[in-house]
Amino acid sequence: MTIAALATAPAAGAVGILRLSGPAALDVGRLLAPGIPAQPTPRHAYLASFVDAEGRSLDEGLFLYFRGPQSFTGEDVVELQAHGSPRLLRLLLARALEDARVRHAAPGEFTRRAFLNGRLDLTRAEAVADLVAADSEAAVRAAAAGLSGVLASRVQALEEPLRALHADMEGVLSFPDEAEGADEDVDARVTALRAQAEALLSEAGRGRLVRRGARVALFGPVNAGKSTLFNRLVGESRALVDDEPGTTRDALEARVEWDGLAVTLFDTAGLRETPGRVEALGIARTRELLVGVDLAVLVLPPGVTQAEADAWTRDAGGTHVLVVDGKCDVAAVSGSPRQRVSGLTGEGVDALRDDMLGRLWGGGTPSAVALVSERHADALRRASEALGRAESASRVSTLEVVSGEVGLALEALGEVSGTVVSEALLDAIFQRFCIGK
Ligand SMILES: Nc1nc2c(ncn2[C@@H]2O[C@H](COP(=O)(O)OP(=O)(O)OP(=O)(O)O)[C@@H](O)[C@H]2O)c(=O)[nH]1
Ligand SMILES: [Mg+2]
Repeated sequence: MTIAALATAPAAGAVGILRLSGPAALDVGRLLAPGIPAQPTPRHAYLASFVDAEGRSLDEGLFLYFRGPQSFTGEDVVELQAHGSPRLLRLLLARALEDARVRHAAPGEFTRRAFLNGRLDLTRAEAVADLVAADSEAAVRAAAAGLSGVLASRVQALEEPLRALHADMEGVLSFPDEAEGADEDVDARVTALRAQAEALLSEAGRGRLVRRGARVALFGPVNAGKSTLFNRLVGESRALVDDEPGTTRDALEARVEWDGLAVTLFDTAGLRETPGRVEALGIARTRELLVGVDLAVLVLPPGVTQAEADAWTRDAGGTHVLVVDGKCDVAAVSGSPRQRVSGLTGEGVDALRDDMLGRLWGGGTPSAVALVSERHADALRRASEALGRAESASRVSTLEVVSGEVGLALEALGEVSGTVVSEALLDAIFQRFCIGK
């Protein structure tokens, strides 16, 4: 069946694209653009007139033909590039859909066909959706890395030796005489592959940061200078600042981009023992918020002891805490090992930002990640767990058990690359796409 959809957003724009893919793509495309030759040159841009059912011209634009399998989907593809009028494009689409050989494409169906026709592996197909959804430079770069097959090749580098190991073990189990010795170094091979799986899995956290952006909250005792520091980090005067303790009540948020990484920064109500009623509500919100962020920055007023700092740290409820001494321009607190910062003068603010990025990211630049989605992370986790069990089994159990676990690991990895996928999984994946992609 040939599918059709608008590939551009349903809003007025310079250009709007109608895309057709399937055996009737060229025929139907030529119905809409009658001047095009019966056998157009593939990948050539023709200037065409797009017409209605009576043959009256509706618009003029470009006609492109990609002959399968040298196309995005691997099928015959036609793209009509018209002027970006949503009304006009709907007319053209409706005309294409009048043809009995054509139906409207489901979300992600073009990419799904590309995958099913072997034009893209699953990680690359998913990178297409990631790229469309990317809203920071790091997310764009990571999706681009996924698109160029960075994750695919790393998964393959794990899958191939794993498959060889599995084959060796199955060989020994089925033909003990011929395959003798093929299982000699099974434990070492399992151990090495498990480490490799875990290294890949450790990037899942980074992938999440890139995709969703990082969440960082400033917190600490009242009047420590949190809002002043917040304003300084955001680069504008967003939060109210006053010398009255308990100024901030509602949590404020601002989105910044640091080294290409999207960061949502929160300013929170200062903590203290005996607040008023409204302030107490704000403090409860601060505690709630702290549990859900990737990093909490504890801003302390001058002269706080280590024991007091530790007590405040516990308020973060287990979230990773970076402790800084604020207002460092006033008090020359000597002996404190903590990082010093002043929101008022800006002293130490750049260093603090670098430190935050370092804690969030753990070294390296945010663009160097093979974007790992939750789905990939889940499959990698199962592969890594199966390899963990294989590792212990290789010491205490039979080869059969080890081989069984390695088989499970292979299955889990196959879900990442798409060598083992169910229809249901494909449905779930392509649901994320927009129509026309
Ligand atoms: N000297 C100096 N004063 C500061 C600095 N940061 C803040 N202040 C002053 O300290 C007072 C409190 O600052 P805020 O930024 O409102 O402090 P806060 O931690 O947000 O306070 P709450 O919202 O009440 O918890 C204000 O009078 C600021 O001008 C700093 O780095 N140096
Ligand atoms: Mg404040």
